[in-house]
Amino acid sequence: MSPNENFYHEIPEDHPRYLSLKYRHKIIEGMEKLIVAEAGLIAHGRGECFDYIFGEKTNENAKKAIEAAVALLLLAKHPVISVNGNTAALCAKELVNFSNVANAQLEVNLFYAKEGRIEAIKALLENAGAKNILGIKEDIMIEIQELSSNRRKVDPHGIKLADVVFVPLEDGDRTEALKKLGKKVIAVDLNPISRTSIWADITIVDNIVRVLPKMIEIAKKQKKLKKGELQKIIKLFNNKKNIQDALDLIIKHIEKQKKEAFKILKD
Ligand code: PTJ
Repeated sequence: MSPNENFYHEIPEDHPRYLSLKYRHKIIEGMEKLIVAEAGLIAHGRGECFDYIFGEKTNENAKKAIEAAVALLLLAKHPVISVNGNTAALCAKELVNFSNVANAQLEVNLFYAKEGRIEAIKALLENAGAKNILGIKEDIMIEIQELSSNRRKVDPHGIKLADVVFVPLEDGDRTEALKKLGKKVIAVDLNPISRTSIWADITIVDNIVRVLPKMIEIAKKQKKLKKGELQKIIKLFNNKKNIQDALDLIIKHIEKQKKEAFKILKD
C-alpha cells in the first residue's frame, strides 16, 4: 500500500470536500502506478477549478449534451471510446460498463508515452472486466498523418475505422484532426472554451466522474427507442448553444458565489 492509499483511507466521509479529495487521491495513486501521467495531476486540478465554479453538479445543459452523445454513439456503426490515464484512474469500472451497454470499443490512446503506462492501464481495465482492449499492441498501431503528438498512433481496428469517437479529457489538437478525417467527436471537458470543446460535435461540459454513470443510465433507456427517435435527439441538439449556455452558467455561478462570499466578508 502506498503512503497515499493510507492517506486516502483516512479522509473522513463527513469531510466537506470528501468527494473532491477522494478523486484527487485516485489521481495521485494512478500516477504512482503509472496509469496517470505526471501532467495528469495538473489537468485534474484545472478540471477541479472549473467544476468548483459549476457547483460540482451536472446541470440541465450537460444532461442534454449527454442525451445527444449517447444517441450518437448508439447510432454509430463503429463507435470507439478513447481512454487516457486520468479517465482510466477515475472511472475504470464505468468505462467498461458503458462500453458494454453502448457496444463501443475501448481504445487506450495516450498523450504522454512512458514505458509501462499502456500495460498499467490495460491491467486496470481488465481488472474492471474489460475484454478486447484496443490500442495496446504497439506493433500493429498505425499513425494519423494529421497529428504529430503521441496520440497519432491509433489501432487499425479502432479509432482508424471509427465513425464516432468519444474523447473524455482531451488535450489540444486531436479533435480537430479526427474531424478532418471525417469522424464525429464527442468530448467531455469541464472547460467549455478549450480547443477540444470548441471543435467537438458534442461537448459535455461536466465532470467525467458524473458523466459516465449518467451515460450508462441513459444508454439503457435509449436502447429501447427507435432509430428515428434517436436521430431526433441528435437533430435537436446544438453544440454552439450548448457552449454558450455553459459559459452563461459560469457567469451566473460566479455572481451567486460572489454574493455568498460577500455575506461572510467584513469591510
Ligand atoms: O493520459 P494521457 O497521457 O493521455 O494524458 C491525459 C491528460 C489529461 C494529462 C492530457 O490529455 C492533457 O494534458 O490534457 P489537458 O490539455 O490538461 O486537458 C484536459 C482537459 O480536461 C482540461 O480542459 C480540463 O479542464 C479537463 N478536465 C480535467 N479533469 C476533468 C476534466 N474534464 C472533465 N472531467 C474531469 N474530471
